Amino acid sequence: MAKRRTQKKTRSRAALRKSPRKVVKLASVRKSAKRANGNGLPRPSTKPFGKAGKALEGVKILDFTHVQSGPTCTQLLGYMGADVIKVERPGVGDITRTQLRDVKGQDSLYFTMLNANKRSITIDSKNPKGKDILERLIKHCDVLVENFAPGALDRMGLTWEYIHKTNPRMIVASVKGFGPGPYEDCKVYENIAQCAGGAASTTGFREGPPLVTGAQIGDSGTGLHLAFGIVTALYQRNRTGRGQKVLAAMQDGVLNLARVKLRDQQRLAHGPLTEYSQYGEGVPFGKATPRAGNDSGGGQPGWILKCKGWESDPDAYIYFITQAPVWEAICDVIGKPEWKTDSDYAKPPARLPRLKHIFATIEQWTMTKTKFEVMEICNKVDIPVGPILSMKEIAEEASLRETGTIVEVDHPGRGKYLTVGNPVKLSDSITEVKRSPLLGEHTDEILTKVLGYSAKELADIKASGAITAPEKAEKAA
Ligand code: CAO
Repeated sequence: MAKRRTQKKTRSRAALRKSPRKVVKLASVRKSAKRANGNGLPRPSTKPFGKAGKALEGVKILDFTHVQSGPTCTQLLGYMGADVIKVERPGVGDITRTQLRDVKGQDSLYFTMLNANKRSITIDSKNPKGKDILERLIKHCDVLVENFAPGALDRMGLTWEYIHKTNPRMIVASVKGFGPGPYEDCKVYENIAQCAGGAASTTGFREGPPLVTGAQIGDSGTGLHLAFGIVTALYQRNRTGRGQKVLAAMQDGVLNLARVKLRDQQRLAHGPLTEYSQYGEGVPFGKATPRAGNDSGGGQPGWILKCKGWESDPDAYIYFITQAPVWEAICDVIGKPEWKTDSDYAKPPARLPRLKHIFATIEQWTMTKTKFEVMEICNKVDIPVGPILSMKEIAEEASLRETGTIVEVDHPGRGKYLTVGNPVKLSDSITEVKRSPLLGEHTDEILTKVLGYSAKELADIKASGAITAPEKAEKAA
């Protein structure tokens, strides 16, 4: 076998020497062989999984984000291995550093939990020297991410035209409250997005006002959408060689997460929404998707039920789904075997008008068990249930620590704190969570080691006020 291979090699070399036409042919044969082997991709790494670098290694992010939506996006990119350089206003920084402070004089949890795996540089983007530094950063980085109020980036002189001319490969990614339209100039915070995206009008109880949810679907949800847009734009850039604008509007992000309610809006034209408990209670539907309390969003009726200890523990509840395929198991578990054959209960359509009574009956059983006992009993027979977990229980949950979903981080100022690690796990890109940076902690390092400023230039920059707080700049001058 080895001999045959050597012969082939010799023949190929001879062919190369003889005819240039054959050279072209051989090159194209090799090329197509490479394509056939792996679509032009490098050979599969032989390193063990998790040891071949990080997914976004080499991607450089110019992070102009603040508050929550933008920082969640760039933190995720940092978790995936991108080099995130966070630009902050000298002496001030991201406003969340000082918001909802729990430890006097230290960066708040609001900031530290949203800005892991980043380096911080302070730059006054309106100072002429600051602008020079930003130009170098634009040339150096792959993606600029921002979530300023509409027009703020342009007012800094960082228009798309300028950025694209300075670095045609740069991707410019923005979170805004609204996309183009009547509200495009509005400033937007989390709850405004929840309201404008259709989440609030469909959350809460029918007889109560609209409700916002505790999950930050407007801020963190949109940050996640933006991260997806950035990664796909990076992928497209591999083909086109050029950057593009990526926009994630918070209203759009919330609507994307609330799409089942737009589904129900359209179903209303064809009759009542039979899986809503409102139907079983005989309450007529209006013109818009109503609030459905704790009804299940899917086709299987569900509700939140009290468990043992509910009188003193506000979280002693379980979500219980009466999934049709396991109805008989439910009847056995709750001690109602006669419901298996009773025509009022045996089939899903017959149960719909009786859901309130059915859940009240199941609750009589769940109230005799703790939520974890209900989990144990029901999961054994495939009944879908979920405990209402408090944040205390989640913080103490060992399995979440083991998977890196909850991580303990040490901070030089505030000591140890918990944060949420990478919720998306890649088997070949292991996330290491690094504490958030102090304000301007990496300014000198980035200016000299990344952007190549000399010691003399660094001294000039410091005296100019471009990277220092105004009062310090005055003293320096
Ligand atoms: N150097 C100098 N100036 C800087 C700077 C720097 N490094 N960083 C920011 N600034 C300036 C901006 O240029 C802007 O100045 P002008 O308005 O004079 O041009 C100013 O700081 C404030 O920016 P802003 O308007 O974005 O901030 P705000 O606190 O008034 O508004 C927010 C906050 C969140 C409502 C607004 O940024 C917004 O609507 N963003 C888009 C939607 C969004 O992300 N909302 C989520 C918020 S919670 O995650």
